[in-house]
Amino acid sequence: MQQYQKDFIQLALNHGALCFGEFTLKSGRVSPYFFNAGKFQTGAALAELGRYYAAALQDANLSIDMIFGPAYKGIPLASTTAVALADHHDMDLPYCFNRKEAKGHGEGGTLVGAPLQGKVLIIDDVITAGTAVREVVEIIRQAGAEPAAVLIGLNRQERGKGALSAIQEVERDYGIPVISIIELNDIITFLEQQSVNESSLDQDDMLGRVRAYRDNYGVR
Ligand code: OMP
Repeated sequence: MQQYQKDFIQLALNHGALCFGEFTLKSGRVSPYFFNAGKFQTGAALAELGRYYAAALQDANLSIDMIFGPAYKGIPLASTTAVALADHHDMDLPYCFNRKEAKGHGEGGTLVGAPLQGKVLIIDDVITAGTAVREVVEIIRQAGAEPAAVLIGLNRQERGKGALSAIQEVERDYGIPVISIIELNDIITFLEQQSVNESSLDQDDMLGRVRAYRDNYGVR
């Protein structure tokens, strides 16, 4: 694991964005952990988060022309990543996001920011079933641009309905890579190596539950 990946997990733990317990997911599965990007609630946390997204993007060495943040949670993520790329990687990329409801007055429409064109990187928090990301791919294609890759914070590495994960299905269906700052395996490695200070839970118990969840629902 790289340092920025460990730092990202620590940041998420510090802000309660990564937590352990019992959580019912959109899929109906009951998960012993949950990632909630809405918990990065200060300017400093958001700035740090953007640096980890930017680091993951640089690691992946992709060729992209612009960034797209899907409403709602993808908007601050795409914005902070665009800032971090400009501040720390000398990459001043255009960015754009969508509204969930079209605006009928003023400038109108559902897209805000730079014109959607060229190779577009989609930035979001988590992909579970992949519903959200599929909608975004359609928005980008309809604008005449090319979805080039997806960058997310956490890859939960879970199977979809078949043997593949929702992420692998997105990669197969659209022929684009999905990269993430961390994946479930990194959380497990982190839990094995250091104390996470979740006072209400015993760490060995927590680790056991997360491993069991991976055995049950993980991609083989
Ligand atoms: P898809 O649009 O089906 O890929 O699901 C993404 C959604 O999963 C997010 O918008 C969240 O509501 C939810 N989610 C998380 O945010 N974090 C998790 O750790 C797990 C889920 C989830 O419900 O699976």
